[in-house]
Amino acid sequence: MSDCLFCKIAAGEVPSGKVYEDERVYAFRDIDPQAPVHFLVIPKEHIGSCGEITPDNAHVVASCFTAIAQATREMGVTDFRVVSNCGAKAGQSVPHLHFHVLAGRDMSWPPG
Ligand code: DGP
Repeated sequence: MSDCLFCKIAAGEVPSGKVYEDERVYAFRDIDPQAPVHFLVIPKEHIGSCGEITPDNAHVVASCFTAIAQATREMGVTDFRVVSNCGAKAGQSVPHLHFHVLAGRDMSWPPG
């Protein structure tokens, strides 16, 4: 999608701190980290949020989680949290599906 920030980041049109990339997925450091390790995993295909996952595009979710496992393994990170905010009331500020990966500190539950 031409006016989507995360599509531009995945395409390399907006600079980012890449931590992982394959044909379907891009992962990069969050600009406003909430933990010592905080990166975002996005599908290169534009999907607005978890609410737009369908049987036709669900394979990209598996690709995102495969990327999460590989990236954390490569970083030596064993304990981490994966979060996807869906909709403004849930805290979503960028309307392109993304998974936050947070690690490096104790996590509380439930999230605020
Ligand atoms: P959410 O609020 O769940 O939609 O998460 C969006 C995240 O994206 C937020 O933690 C900050 C991050 N973010 C927003 N703009 C940029 C950017 O230009 N570069 C990077 N690296 N991260 C960004």
